[in-house]
Amino acid sequence: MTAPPAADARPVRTTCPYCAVQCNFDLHIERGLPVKITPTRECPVAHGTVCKKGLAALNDVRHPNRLTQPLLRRGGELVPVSWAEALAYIREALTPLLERDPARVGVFGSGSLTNEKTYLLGKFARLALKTPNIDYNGRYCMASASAALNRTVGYDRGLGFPLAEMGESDLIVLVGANIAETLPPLVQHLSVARRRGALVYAIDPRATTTARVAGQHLAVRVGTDGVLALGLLHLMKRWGHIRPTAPAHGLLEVLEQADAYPPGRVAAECGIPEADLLTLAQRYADAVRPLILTGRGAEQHAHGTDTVQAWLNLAYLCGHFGKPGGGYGTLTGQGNGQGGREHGQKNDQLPGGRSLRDPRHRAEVAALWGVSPDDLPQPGLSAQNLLNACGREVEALIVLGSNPVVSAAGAGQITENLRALKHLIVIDFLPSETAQLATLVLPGSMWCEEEGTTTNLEGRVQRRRRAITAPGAAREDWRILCDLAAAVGRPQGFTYSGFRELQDEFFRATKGGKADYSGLSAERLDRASAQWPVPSATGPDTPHAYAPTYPTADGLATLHVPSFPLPTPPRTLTLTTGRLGGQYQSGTQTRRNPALRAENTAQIHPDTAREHGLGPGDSVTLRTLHGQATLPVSISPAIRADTVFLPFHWPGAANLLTDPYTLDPVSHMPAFKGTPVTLRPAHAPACAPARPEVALT
Ligand SMILES: Nc1nc2c(c(=O)[nH]1)N[C@H]1C(S)=C(S)[C@@H](COP(=O)(O)OP(=O)(O)OC[C@H]3O[C@@H](n4cnc5c(=O)[nH]c(N)nc54)[C@H](O)[C@@H]3O)O[C@H]1N2
Ligand SMILES: Nc1nc2c(c(=O)[nH]1)N[C@H]1C(S)=C(S)[C@@H](COP(=O)(O)OP(=O)(O)OC[C@H]3O[C@@H](n4cnc5c(=O)[nH]c(N)nc54)[C@H](O)[C@@H]3O)O[C@H]1N2
Ligand code: SF4
Ligand SMILES: [Mo]
Repeated sequence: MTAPPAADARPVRTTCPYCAVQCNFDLHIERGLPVKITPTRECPVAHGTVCKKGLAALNDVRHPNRLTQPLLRRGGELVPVSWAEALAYIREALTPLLERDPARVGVFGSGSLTNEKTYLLGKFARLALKTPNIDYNGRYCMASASAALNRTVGYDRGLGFPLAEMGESDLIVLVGANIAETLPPLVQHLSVARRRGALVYAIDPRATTTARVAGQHLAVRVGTDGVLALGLLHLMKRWGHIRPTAPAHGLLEVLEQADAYPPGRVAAECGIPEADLLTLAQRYADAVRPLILTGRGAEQHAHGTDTVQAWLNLAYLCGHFGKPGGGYGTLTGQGNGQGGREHGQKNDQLPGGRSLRDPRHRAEVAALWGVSPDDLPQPGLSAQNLLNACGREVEALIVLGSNPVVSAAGAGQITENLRALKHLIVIDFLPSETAQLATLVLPGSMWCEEEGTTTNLEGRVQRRRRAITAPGAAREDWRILCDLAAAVGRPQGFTYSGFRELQDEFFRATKGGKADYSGLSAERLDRASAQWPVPSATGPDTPHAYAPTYPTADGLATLHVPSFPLPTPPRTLTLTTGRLGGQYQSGTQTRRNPALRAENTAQIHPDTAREHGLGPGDSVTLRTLHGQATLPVSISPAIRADTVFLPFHWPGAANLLTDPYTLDPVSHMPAFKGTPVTLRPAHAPACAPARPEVALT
């Protein structure tokens, strides 16, 4: 290992461990420990701002709970062991399964991992384990938007334009994105746009902080965003504003469908006044550079791909998609949510955005890895299906960078499945709820303890720099993956002399792919960040991704006709879930951070509270077909009366109530938003559950 930086060395410029904005900051080190974070004006994304999560990130770094030794389950307890013992366990546990059927071993990755780790995890699954069953938590995140973009224009960069161009739009429509809480630096671009006279809409069943900042709010019913887009398309067609970005397949079919969505129907289904719909449509028609941005509120449904498709169709048919300002984009969420979906940890993917199904792509990557294309497995189970198969067809699972006990849909059932595994191997730096169930926990590396690159929500690749060494026996994640490959007797391809060799191999592996990073190097990124594709070491990067010819069979886009479920009957109470500004994801990294505080409550409207006999300070039991949870209410008029909102950052709450089985047919995204729910005061007598349920103990 290389020596840690000298005491009191120059601050280390690196990127934040949390969200997809990937703010840069300087990390000040004293005697080998990080002591302070200072924002920098040179940050190409946030230009000198860092949100409260980023500022508080150091509290995790030397937290007393930091994992510093491998832990092996013995006699029911997790006990510290040496690496030699841990790797001996890996050999004994996995080798017989791999010999019998590699598909019995699954791998679950993450959009929090650097590009290099993403690449290595995919290579590890396919070459060392030879399992088809690898997928990752991005399946829970922007997978529906990714699927819609891929099937329409052949690839997917969340924002195909530099973030700062948001400020040049004259109408910004945020569909199910609470950016003031979740991607705070983006608010500066909204403010620039508003100062220039732009109108900003937040489409959200709740009057969020973002809705306040935006100025315009449409409180749609949960799950009706796609119908709203069809209603807008209907009016654009009626008013003569159809002028597609470029010729495309499917235009006529999509336009014909819109005839069936007149404003009266759309307003009724979306639960909004018809006049508000007409006003938004008029503003969209009048705008020169309107920008539609979708977030998880629109996307995390069993019809999420079609919902995004409907908004993408609108932007495309009105001639805005891919033009200056972008026209449409999806707001990627995790730190490396963008790069994490490009480099081979998806069940059907090879590095550089290549397809595991394409014989040419298989041959290219096999050649780089020095194996025959036939040695590469075929696509395996997608994330939720992989977790659903645990304890049955899948007998061992390796988790790197996710906490499905809290974050998976139907977490009660998933927890039972994880408990039923023969071997659950978790690589983490903190004892997440999933790590606490593991048979083996391996102490990995935190953001400031490793080198790498991440790709932010506008496709901007930046360096993450190592400032300190991992404490105790904790190891860099990439070294752990190499150790695991050696432990199962397949070290070939995992014997890097150092990180740099891995990184250079990763850049090379993307050459010729849609997400081509092959023109990048650590030195180039030291000079400036770069937006992909970057196919040449001497050529430019690509701030504007979507040219009107696309990487599809004939260069044309294909618009698809979306379909949506029948509207829910009025007065059905619907649970939706999401985020709070002060917490991050499944909470491993933020619930124990004293600088970040937030409350786990069920947000309900005063009318709903009254109807259910609930008052301030009461607790409510929420019940769905999938489970139940009890927590305090927060009564607020800032939510529709037919909607209940829960944050998902805590165990034993939101995801006990979500459906583990119903997935979007294209993206395989579970319906995190939109579950029929009933409420009763926690002290009221229980009525019989609709189905036996699993509660998380
Ligand atoms: N503080 C914080 N920031 C984060 C994260 C975090 O955990 N905490 N996570 C990061 C990640 S991985 C992601 S993916 C992003 C997500 O960022 P966002 O997409 O902003 O996150 P959510 O809170 O899940 O959903 C946004 C909004 O959708 C609304 N909503 C719910 N159902 C519907 C619906 O059917 N239609 C519409 N139109 N709106 C609906 C919710 O009320 C919520 O306000 O945030 C990133 N940033
Ligand atoms: N109900 C509901 N559920 C949801 C959502 C929702 O809106 N509602 N949102 C979904 C979305 S968008 C997402 S992205 C997922 C996120 O949920 P998860 O997939 O659970 O992601 P995190 O909570 O970020 O978990 C990351 C875990 O890995 C560890 N970790 C982070 N980075 C690294 C690393 O580099 N190395 C190692 N070794 N460990 C690391 C952390 O300590 C933590 O324990 O949740 C999904 N679940
Ligand atoms: S906005 Fe995102 S990347 Fe920036 S400091 Fe906050 S959490 Fe970190
Ligand atoms: Mo996410």
